[in-house]
Amino acid sequence: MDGVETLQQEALGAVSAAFTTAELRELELKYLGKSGLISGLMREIGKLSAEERPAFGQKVNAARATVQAALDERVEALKGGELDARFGAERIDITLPSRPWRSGLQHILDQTTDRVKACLCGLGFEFVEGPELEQFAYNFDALNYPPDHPAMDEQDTFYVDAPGLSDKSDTSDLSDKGPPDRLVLRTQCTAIQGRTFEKRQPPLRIFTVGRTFRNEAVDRTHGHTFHQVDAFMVDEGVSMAHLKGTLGAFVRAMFGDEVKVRFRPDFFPFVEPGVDYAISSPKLFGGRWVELGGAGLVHPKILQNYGIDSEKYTGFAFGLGLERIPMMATGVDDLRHFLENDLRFLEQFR
Ligand code: FA5
Repeated sequence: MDGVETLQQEALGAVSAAFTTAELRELELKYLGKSGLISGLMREIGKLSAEERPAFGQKVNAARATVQAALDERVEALKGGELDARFGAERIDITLPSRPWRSGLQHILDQTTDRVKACLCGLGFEFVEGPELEQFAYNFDALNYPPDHPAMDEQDTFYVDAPGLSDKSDTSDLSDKGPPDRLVLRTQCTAIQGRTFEKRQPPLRIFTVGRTFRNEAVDRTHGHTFHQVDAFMVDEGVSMAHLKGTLGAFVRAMFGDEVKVRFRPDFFPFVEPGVDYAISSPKLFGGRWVELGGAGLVHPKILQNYGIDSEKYTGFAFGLGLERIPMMATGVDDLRHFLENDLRFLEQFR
């Protein structure tokens, strides 16, 4: 009889100490399940005398009922509490302001490159790319530079000492052409001309946009690293008129319909005649003429060097600094901003 009492007390204590319905389910099994501690007491009944049995049976049944009632009550109480706790924890405050959402943006030079490509591809030009680490021959010799031209000077050109890359002595077909070619960081994207003429015949309409490097004093309009657009067209009967028409369409696409182009004579070894060109628009720089780049007709000697009949074919070429486009269009007056990756500057071009 004492055993029943003790178990009942133990079970009631455990029930009131339980804090989850899961714990209560375990307690129900432990005390009231088929082979639970309280239900199991019934098996003891056989050991008792006939007189003792009824009282014992009643006592066990009463203990079961008491514990069951305590369990049920506690389950109800906890269920309510658990739900409240869950609702509390999962509550959504719909009045809370949302978190700020920061999106990236395409770099302004990338945006400009896309506009250049859209315009020139629209005019039938094909986009090609050349290496930034360029052979001296494509950067200078192929473009009709005389051996003593100042641009080749160490002052202007970054020469790159890369033995593994520039050593061509193992290439037998080049062995009789003098020393292995030197590598330079290309100073102009016009270097794509020789690479193209070597493989392809006119009619050609080609352009590139890419990084260029010059070993010169850096200031607001000159960087050691900048970008150029370079384009050329070779076909029968191509003249300065085609150059002016193409450049006109190009600058109108970049700066608006009111912009005008002006040519002035200039010298580049790879064109004859050569010009520099400037643009002006009532909306830009108070209508002043601002220089944009160089251009001209492809030098006949270059065409001849690549076996192109210069009596039949003529071509034009033009080049310009890519940074000049957003500089002129938006009034940014320092080229260095474009390569410094200062988000305060770049975010303006969203
Ligand atoms: C050339 O580089 C010629 N290859 C352009 C050309 C192409 C002429 C085809 C004829 C036919 P130039 O050195 O002037 O030319 O450079 C062209 C443009 O690149 C300049 O007008 C300027 O916009 C830009 N540029 C040149 N040097 C720098 C520099 N250090 N920093 C930023 N932009 C520069």
